Amino acid sequence: MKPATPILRKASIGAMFVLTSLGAYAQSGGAASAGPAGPAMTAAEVEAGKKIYFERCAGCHGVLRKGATGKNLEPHWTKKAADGSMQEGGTLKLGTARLEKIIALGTEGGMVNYDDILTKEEINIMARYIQRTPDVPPEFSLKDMEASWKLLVPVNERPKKQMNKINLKNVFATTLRDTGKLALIDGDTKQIWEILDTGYAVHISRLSASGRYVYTVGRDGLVTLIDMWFEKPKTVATIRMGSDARSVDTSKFKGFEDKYLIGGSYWPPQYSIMEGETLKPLKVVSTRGITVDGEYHPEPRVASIVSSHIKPEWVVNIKETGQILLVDYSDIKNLKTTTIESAKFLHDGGWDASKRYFLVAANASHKIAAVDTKTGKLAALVDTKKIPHPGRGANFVHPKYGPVWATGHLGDPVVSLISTPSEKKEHAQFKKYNWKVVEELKMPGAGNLFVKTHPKSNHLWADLPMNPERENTESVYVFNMKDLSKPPVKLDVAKDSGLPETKALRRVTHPEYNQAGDEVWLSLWGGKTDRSAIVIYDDKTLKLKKVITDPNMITPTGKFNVYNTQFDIY
Ligand code: DHE
Repeated sequence: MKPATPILRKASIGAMFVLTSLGAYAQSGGAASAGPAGPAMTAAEVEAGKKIYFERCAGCHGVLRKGATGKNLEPHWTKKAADGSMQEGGTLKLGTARLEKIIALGTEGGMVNYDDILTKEEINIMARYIQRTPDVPPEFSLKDMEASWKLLVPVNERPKKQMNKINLKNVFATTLRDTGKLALIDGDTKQIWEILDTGYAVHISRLSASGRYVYTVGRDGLVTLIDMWFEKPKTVATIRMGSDARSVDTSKFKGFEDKYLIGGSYWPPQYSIMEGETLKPLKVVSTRGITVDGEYHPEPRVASIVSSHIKPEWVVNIKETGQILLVDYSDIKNLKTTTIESAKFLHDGGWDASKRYFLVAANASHKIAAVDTKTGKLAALVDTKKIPHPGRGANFVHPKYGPVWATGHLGDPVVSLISTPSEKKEHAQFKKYNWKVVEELKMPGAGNLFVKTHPKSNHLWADLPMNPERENTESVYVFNMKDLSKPPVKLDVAKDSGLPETKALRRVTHPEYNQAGDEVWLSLWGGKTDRSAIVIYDDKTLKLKKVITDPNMITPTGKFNVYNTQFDIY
């Protein structure tokens, strides 16, 4: 067996990446259906396997183990053949010994190594556990949502005006991943304003159309609504929309501002519509159905969601089916949905500069799908290098090819630039390039997660948190968009932070601009017991400006500047 893949070699990185929740279910015992036994396991071992699987494996392989970013792990090929051989009817069967090696060392295909995360005993438990029929967590209904809903401060008891002097537009909602908390950091003073409890392994934050409320979603499906008009930010409502989730957005079209909130769940595979200002649950819609290949899929998870700028619609990307839904929220009792075929394994994405096209990565298909939100049709399906992972991507005008949208890749050492249409007269000459990958900027390795720029900047920032080399993982790379022939400038963020070196790699991730577009904030994401930091650079000079560190700044990852997130500026 070869050593594991060069891109996702370090288990400490991989485990962070695949750490998912289903926490409540895994801890509560759930609806165990051990099914046809694989190798013998005690009840305690089954429980341990279930918990580890949900916490570390389900994000990539799926609860039902049908496979997505990670491979299919159903017993038909994990379980050894009845006669003990590795082959049955021409199909490769894995069995305990082989699975133990894969889990410990990872694979060339992108599976991370767990030998420095799990004990030998845990690896053995996992190797046996995944030969059993997958455990199926319970469904989650509108009634369950209602039971979990907590309206902590009704709308009429909230402030009528902003009660603090903070420049809310420049606040950064910062994920403190492993503590399940969110730090609101004042972007002007660079002081931590407040740290609030949110969901388990909290994932993303999005802003209300008004810029007053922050919506945060945890991997445990908990949505938290935070009001920034109080003297100190306050959680005014929470609700659970399932046992595993990644995305939320509000209704942003004129006349519907913040009337509704939509949340997408991984488990159960469904999306939920709530009242925007109270989180009162209104509707649950299942996403189970048929893939673009015409096959039924029982677990099509909801990946990225974004609110359209030109219609009362949300763009809802369904991972396993490859179907992009345009959900019309103008009449949620008589919900109209347009279903657009694209490619399987939809994940994250962002707007083009005109905000008419939404570009989303079909990551394990190595494609970017572009939806035209004006016509409600697929505009393009663009082949790219391996595993595109744009975050929200980055828009700029290329000196030779005109308007482009950029995405990095987990699987290849490039940043791809895709030409996007523009109705501006001066861009007519670039039409011939539209929806083509016009350039691939060279990176020092694979393992990028996020790229970022700002309309006022000449720089394009790209991180490499999933690269195995310390010098890449702990740095960020900055391209000069006026002269892309130059290699990117490398900034050693870990060194610049002044924090002591740690044995484990610290990942530098998620560049985010301030409101003015003249500073870039980066997370230096250390282990749970390491000192982490937010490291801020001047965008023009690329000089270090400030390091924000605090004992409570534990595992910072995503940062969402209020203004840039509210108006989709990237
Ligand atoms: Fe994310 C966005 C799913 C692991 C940080 N992540 C998203 C989105 C999805 C998603 C569907 C798009 C949301 C949207 O726009 O509505 N992420 C997943 C996973 O399934 C995966 C691979 C594994 C898992 O079990 O969760 C995963 N993600 C991670 C991490 O390990 C990261 C690096 C650190 C962390 O905080 O967990 C991480 N994901 C992020 C961030 C965004 C994100 C910071 C938002 C990017 C943006 O700028 O909008």
